[in-house]
Amino acid sequence: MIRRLLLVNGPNLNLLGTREPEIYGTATLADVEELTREAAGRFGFEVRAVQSNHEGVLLDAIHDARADCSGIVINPGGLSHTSVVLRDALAGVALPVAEVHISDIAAREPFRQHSYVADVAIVHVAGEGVAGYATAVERLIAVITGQTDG
Ligand code: CA2
Repeated sequence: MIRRLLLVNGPNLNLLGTREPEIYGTATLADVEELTREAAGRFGFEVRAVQSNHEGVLLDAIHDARADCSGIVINPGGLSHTSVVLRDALAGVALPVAEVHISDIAAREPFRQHSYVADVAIVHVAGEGVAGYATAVERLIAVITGQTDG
């Protein structure tokens, strides 16, 4: 079994910790990547992390994950609510996907309440702050290792 996850953070998540702390907290993207690596490491998994503000870069990283990852943890950012293309990439690679949102998108503006990614993800975590990335890792690895079906 490949013991590596791809961590994808979408547009604007490089700004974590710089603005809107009341919604997204004070942790930075580097903190998020570190806590995700720690969570995965507890199960003997490593993490390859990518963040981009360019949709095509995210698609390429997702496609490349077919070669050497066993699952994808993704916070698509605002692309969650707009991108059929991102959804198709995730469906196309046929790896188990965990969708994470720092905020509780179901309790925010109506335009945030629909995610195109939701139905191609097997794990969904929202509203736990950045700790939700660790939750997503734990639940995704349980799926990968056959301890749960999601
Ligand atoms: O709650 C989440 O994790 C979101 O995916 C974050 C996205 C938002 O568009 C989604 O609806 C929910 C936005 C990320 C932007 O993050 C910033 C952080 C600090 C300052 C500015 C933007």
